Amino acid sequence: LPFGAPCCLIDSLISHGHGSSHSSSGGSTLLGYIGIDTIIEQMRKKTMKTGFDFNIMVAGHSGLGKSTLINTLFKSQVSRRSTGWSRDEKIPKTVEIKSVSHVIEEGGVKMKLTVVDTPGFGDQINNDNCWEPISKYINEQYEKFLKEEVNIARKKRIPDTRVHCCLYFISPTGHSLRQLDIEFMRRLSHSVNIIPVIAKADTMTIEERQEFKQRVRKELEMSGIEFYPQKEFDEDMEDKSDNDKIREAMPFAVVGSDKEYQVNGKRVLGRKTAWGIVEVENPHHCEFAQLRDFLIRSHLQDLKEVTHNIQYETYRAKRLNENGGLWCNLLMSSFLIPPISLSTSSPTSSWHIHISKP
Ligand SMILES: Nc1nc2c(ncn2[C@@H]2O[C@H](COP(=O)(O)OP(=O)(O)OP(=O)(O)O)[C@@H](O)[C@H]2O)c(=O)[nH]1
Ligand SMILES: [Mg+2]
Repeated sequence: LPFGAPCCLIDSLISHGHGSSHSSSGGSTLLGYIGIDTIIEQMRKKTMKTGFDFNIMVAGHSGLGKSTLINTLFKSQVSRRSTGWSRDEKIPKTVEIKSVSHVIEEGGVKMKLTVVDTPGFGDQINNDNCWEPISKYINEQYEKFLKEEVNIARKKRIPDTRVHCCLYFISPTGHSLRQLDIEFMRRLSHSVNIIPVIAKADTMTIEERQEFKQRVRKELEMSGIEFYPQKEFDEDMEDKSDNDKIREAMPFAVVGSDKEYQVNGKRVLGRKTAWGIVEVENPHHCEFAQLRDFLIRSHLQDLKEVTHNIQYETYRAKRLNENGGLWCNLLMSSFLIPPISLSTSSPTSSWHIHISKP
């Protein structure tokens, strides 16, 4: 499917479609070519016109290269533009949640890529609840979307600031995950798609990296943390086998840099050391390219769907059920509309809210 195209659209068009009443199999052969397949072209045109949003967040301990990786993402082949930090300026320590956006256009399709940078934790003496501001930010975006959705004069296209995935940076210690890492991922994995990554992969040997990846996977499994792509959301056997391969390769071990060097006559993003240049986008050096392709080329639409259908839906149901649907009633009374009975799903109401009685 093209980016942003809801698959339910195809379903509804096919099952309630105009034209042919021959819905039994073989109908199209009786009638000749109907043109159902043109839906793809129609969707492509729409998506090209509207574009789509894609929002990534980075989180983890301080100094692991989160802000650097954001620069790498924007400067890598996703977009060859600079993000505003000047060339040799040192990336400052992140002290507040901040988002950077870029509209990237390719083949006529516009993507508004937003990366949300968060301050690293671990510096404070007391790190209890350090995930709270991040969790709050994620929920605020759901709340914003929900308010727009239930608005009477709702926008035809609600701006989507919801976080589609959170790259969680793991320190390349070679030992175990820290308690804080486990706590963070456990708490947030039910509200956002967590993608763990091993930071500063250039500090590990190939064997150390493989061993560490295996250990992290085992620890995550033992702690009952489901990272993206979650097994329970595999749609069919093909999906399962593709995602199994990805899950076995995770967490991707990445290297970040926004500095360019000349290698074999080509300018590449890299880190210059006394013993050579680590090329960020070279798959033999690290897994940044794999991570980027996974995010953008293969799983972007699925990340958006899981965010909308699972993560946001959970938030929405919880929110609308809070205080016996009080929130909903309040909202309606603010528009001077008599609140609908909570026990009915009144077909006369134009509200797209389904509330089950708590
Ligand atoms: N070796 C190595 N160093 C890196 C890498 N990425 C970033 N660094 C360096 O690590 C230091 C911290 O980088 P930042 O990007 O500011 O780290 P951060 O995670 O954003 O830190 P906070 O904002 O404090 O949370 C800088 O000196 C970077 O140059 C990497 O992949 N490998
Ligand atoms: Mg930072």
